[in-house]
Amino acid sequence: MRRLGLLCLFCAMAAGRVGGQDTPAKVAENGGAVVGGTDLRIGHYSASQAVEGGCVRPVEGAEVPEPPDLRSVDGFLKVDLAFRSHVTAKGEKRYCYVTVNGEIAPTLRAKPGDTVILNFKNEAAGGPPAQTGTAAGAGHHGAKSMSNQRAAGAATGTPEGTCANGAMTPVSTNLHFHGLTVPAVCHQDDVLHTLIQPGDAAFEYRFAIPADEPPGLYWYHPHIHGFTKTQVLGGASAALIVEGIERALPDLAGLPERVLVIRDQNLLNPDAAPSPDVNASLPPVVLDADGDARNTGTGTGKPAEDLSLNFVPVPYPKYPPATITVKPGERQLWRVLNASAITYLSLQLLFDGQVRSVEVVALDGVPMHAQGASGNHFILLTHLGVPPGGRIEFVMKGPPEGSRASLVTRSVNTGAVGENDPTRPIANIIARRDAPEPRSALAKSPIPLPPSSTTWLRDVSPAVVRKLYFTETPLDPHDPNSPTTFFLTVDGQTPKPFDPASDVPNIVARQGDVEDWVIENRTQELHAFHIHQVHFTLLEWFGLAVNEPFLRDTVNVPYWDGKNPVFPRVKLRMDFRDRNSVGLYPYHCHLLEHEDSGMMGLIQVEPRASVK
Ligand SMILES: [Cu+2]
Repeated sequence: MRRLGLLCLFCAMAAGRVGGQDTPAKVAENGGAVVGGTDLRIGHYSASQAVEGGCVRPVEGAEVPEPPDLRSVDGFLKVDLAFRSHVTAKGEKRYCYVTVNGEIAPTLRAKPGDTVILNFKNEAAGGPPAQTGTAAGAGHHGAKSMSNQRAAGAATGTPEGTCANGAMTPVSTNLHFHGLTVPAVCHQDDVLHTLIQPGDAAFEYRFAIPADEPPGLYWYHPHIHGFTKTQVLGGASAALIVEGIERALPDLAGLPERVLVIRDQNLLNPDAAPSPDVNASLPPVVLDADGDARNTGTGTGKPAEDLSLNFVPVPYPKYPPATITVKPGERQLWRVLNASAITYLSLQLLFDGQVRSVEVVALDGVPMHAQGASGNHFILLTHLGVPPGGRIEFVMKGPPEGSRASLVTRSVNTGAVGENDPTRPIANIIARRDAPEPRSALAKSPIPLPPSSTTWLRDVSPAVVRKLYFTETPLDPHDPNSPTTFFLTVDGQTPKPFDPASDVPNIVARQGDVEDWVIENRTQELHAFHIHQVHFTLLEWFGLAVNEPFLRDTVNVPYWDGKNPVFPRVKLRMDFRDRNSVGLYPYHCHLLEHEDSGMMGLIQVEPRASVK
């Protein structure tokens, strides 16, 4: 924990201690390739599969398919997207985003300044009768009044309508565009009032990617309080790319790019014993109040959830790796999203069993800062800590032909009452000279972005310093496995779980300011702090200064050991300078069962002129 100096990318893994839509021709060109007798269905799930099977998934060990791409054309990205669900024969609950062509979890690709128009339809199965046009305000989580959302819609000139339609249920949904600096208002990135029910007419999301949005990897997922974990764990997530990272980092020009979405999902084999050939000594399985396997403290044992890579499952207990085929020695930009509901990642590349470093170029959608790391445009790292919700982009050089290479996640120490995230493989990386190229490549001759006129966040003095802290309270204080309420409290206020029926902000800030926030963890498990709409930079980790040339929107906050008189904490510099940071929006733990159980608060950022 105390080995941190210049850069705290290591912090994010919290001491893992073991060691415009493609044209049909383009799709066909990349839709499959035969390599070594194996039919590599690189590209798309077929429409017929999707219609028949709902949220169809590849099989274990499969070549990792590239998500379908939907690209903006002439400044517009117009998409008809459906949210679907079904239950498999084995009782597995799945959710997914599907295009009209039956493509699942498409990557939305737009340039800064483009307008995104999503006609979004909730086609989830098993929902209650549609309540179009009502504002029931019912349900145990409550709902916001229709008048609230009308005010929000009217304020932006977007269509008035259905932002607070009915009660929050497992099949009501909405979209959050994680990381984007778009306004938190109805029809854009509001998650506090927007409820779309099965049977409702298509809901229009319409927003502009800001002209100065950093180019990189973002994502979209549902944000229904109380049910976000269920939907994300079921597969409702996908990437969103703001194009042009090679304009910010010209060294990347021409590189092939690969979008890798790591999701978690309920264990496919929950009753299986840990595989002895994977885990030499087997710790006992202890379940927490949610039924998840508790951290064993050994780096081994039954995980809380399975992982998948672009939906190729890598299930416990044998973890059959997915397959990624690359050309020997080829440099590729890997754009990795941890879309897990509750699983922390600590990624590593192994070549012939040896750890390889990669060139990290962006975190959480933002390219490395121009003045970072003595003028270099990347940082070499061997451990890639990625919290749930976090993204990391790095250049990977393909292994030599004939060598054995793999992508693994090392164990993450989530604390005494955290979930078990053991060491496990994710994918084998096969180097073949006849490997197909990834479908996308960065521009070969990009026009470099002009230097930013915005002062680097670290160089701005904070207007305010605040402290927030995580706590959790088991119903029975003597039984840590009893149902638990989760809190994220502003120091000085009374701890309360998030109340979705209230619009009263916990924090009022002023647009144009930057603020320093100390986030303290008074619990014995890891949490992942996330705020909507804005980015921050990590200033301190456990009281030690950190100087990383990155911005983030999600960061791990290390767990308390139950004894230390000082609670673990991080210090963040929050950036409220962008005018799109105005509005009412949440900050929360991105471990979604914590968020769903109350670990969330609201910030109101006032327009600068309105604050006296
Ligand atoms: Cu948490």
